[in-house]
Amino acid sequence: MTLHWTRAVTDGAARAGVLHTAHGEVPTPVFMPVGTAGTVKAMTADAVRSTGARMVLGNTYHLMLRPGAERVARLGGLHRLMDWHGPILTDSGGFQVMSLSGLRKMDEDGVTFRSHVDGSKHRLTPERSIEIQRLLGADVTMSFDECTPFPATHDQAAASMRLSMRWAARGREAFTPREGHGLFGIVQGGVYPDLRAESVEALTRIGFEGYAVGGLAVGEGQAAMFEVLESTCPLLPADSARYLMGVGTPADLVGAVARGIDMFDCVMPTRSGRTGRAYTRRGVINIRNARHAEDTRPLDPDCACPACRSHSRAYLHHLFKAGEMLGPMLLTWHNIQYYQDLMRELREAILAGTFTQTAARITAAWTEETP
Ligand code: PRF
Ligand code: ZN
Repeated sequence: MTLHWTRAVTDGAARAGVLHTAHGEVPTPVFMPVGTAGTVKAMTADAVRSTGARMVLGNTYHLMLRPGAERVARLGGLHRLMDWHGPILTDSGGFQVMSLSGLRKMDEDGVTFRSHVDGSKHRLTPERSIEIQRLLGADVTMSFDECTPFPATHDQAAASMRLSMRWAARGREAFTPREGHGLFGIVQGGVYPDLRAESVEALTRIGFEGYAVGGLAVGEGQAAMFEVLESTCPLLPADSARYLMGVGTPADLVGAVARGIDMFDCVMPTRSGRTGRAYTRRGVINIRNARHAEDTRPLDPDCACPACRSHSRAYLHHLFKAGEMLGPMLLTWHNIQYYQDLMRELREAILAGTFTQTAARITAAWTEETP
């Protein structure tokens, strides 16, 4: 059977289920740490696994440029190369071409762009993106799309979305079904409910193993993002996984799960960790702040990660002030641990039928006092 998702329980619009993949089962809702260039930055694969993470994300764009998709395949695939033996979802490249590459030219067939690494010229089409993701060994392959910029007029968002739908159909043709592997379609349409509905209609007509909501968290704000989810999620098939791409803060995750999303990825916990921001059960801490210089308490007393189990805020503060690499490593580990703990708590609450109360309690604790 190809990759699929089974629903266990719903609690309001929130869902608990299991994603069945070639590299194992993943309970949802799930947060996938971002392993852009074949590494979850600053963590070993064992450390990532120890946080409870069961699935990670890789990027077509970065890996095609360096070390190259064919080379990854010759080296045994991305799982072997990065020693991650759980499922991997790969993003298709379109979004990263737009946000990272230099000069780029888009046409009906695909995108030509210059590498942000060495300026060399490359081309991505829906077919080549699917081929690269196969060479990497992705469990979940993403359709090649255009992430519509924000703001966009209705006409601009419509043209962009319809191009992504034509690319989605070409990707479906190019994708060879394999046991435990699957292809996800990506809903676009900006902040316009009619376009989002048209996009869902186009994708479900083609048929995918799962559905992503793309084009969000690009500047529209949380309220507009939640509105799009409220109009879009009810239109998606009830028995397929739903993935909100590139989201988000802990508050975004709680709100999106409440509206029917099952899967997430975001650089926030890893990137923030490297710059000294820590997410805790009481809210966000900037460990570089002078108030932590002699604070002997852990970052978060309820966290079991090495940063919290073995070290004081004073030590973490010192590491950052001294520019020691252990600082970013420990804060990344903590943030990934926090995101995994948060998702587990949400999942267990859905299964227990107490999602609303649990979500309210978690959210209230972020603002009750200075963390
Ligand atoms: N499309 C793809 N990847 C993405 C996005 C998208 O719209 C987003 C939007 N937040 C993040 N990553 N392919
Ligand atoms: Zn911790």
